[in-house]
Amino acid sequence: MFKSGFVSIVGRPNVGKSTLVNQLIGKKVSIVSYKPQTTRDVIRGIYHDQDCQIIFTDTPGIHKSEDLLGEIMNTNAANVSSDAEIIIMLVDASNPSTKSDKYVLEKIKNQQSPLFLVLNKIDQISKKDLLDQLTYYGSLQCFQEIIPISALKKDNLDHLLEVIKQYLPEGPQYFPVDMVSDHSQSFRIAETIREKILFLTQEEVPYSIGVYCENIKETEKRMAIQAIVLVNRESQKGIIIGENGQMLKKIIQWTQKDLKEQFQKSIRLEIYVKAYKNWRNNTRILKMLGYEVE
Ligand SMILES: Nc1nc2c(ncn2[C@@H]2O[C@H](COP(=O)(O)OP(=O)(O)OP(=O)(O)O)[C@@H](O)[C@H]2O)c(=O)[nH]1
Ligand SMILES: [Mg+2]
Repeated sequence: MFKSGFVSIVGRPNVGKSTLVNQLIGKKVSIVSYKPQTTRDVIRGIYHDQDCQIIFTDTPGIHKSEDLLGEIMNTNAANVSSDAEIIIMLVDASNPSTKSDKYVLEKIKNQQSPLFLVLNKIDQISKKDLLDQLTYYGSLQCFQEIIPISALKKDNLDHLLEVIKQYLPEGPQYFPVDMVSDHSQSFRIAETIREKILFLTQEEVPYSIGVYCENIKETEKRMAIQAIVLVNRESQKGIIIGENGQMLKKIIQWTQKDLKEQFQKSIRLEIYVKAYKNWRNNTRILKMLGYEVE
């Protein structure tokens, strides 16, 4: 019997949702960073094996939002779970934050689908701490399954997959076997650029950038890309460009290297940095970046 279905992964920012999806798929479909609010969009990663297909949905970390983009991120994260066969609430065992986790649980606990609690980053905690946390989550009586893992170390992921399969209904193969993600090339490029900027900049800058591809010209062996990086303020433009353009050069070189591996082509990337005040609240810009805004 072939089984298939959708599994949503939700949780507060930085608990390891994107890391988990990438590890399960065996390929990077979602960018990862040590900073919260890395993922802004709903990202699907498709797992295939002989007798099942699982479509994992990585979601933006649910947080208290301060602007329109934050609100859209939260709404998207909470909405995807409504049509999933299974909802995984992911928590960070090494950094228990019961208040924000409770906030997430409030948003999802009334859904009909089975709810799993997956305790991540157990590589960082003691056995005793793990037992205490398992007891605590058990006492909440909200979860059909409670499974400890380390996404980073791939610890117990096989078991997680086995349990997921038990809950999946008989179903069709929704996607072709060579497909690991349903996102466009330009989205992947923009996300790769954003990932590098997240690593190379500090404080408010990672939250202030928006990236989109304006133009892609592609031949069999080469790809030429023109991308725009939006920032909130003129001063942030200086940070992205850096002294004598050094920072921008670093961003471009690192992105080109990554894209070359992803697409197996030589890459020529140009980035234009534009300041657009308060773009995270601007409906027109958010639409341009691909968000659905009323
Ligand atoms: N030690 C350890 N670190 C982990 C593990 N899983 C993820 N991380 C780290 O946690 C950080 C956040 O990981 P992400 O996968 O970006 O987290 P996220 O939940 O997708 O975050 P947002 O997209 O911001 O909501 C990264 O630095 C990861 O390397 C784990 O099992 N163990
Ligand atoms: Mg993420």
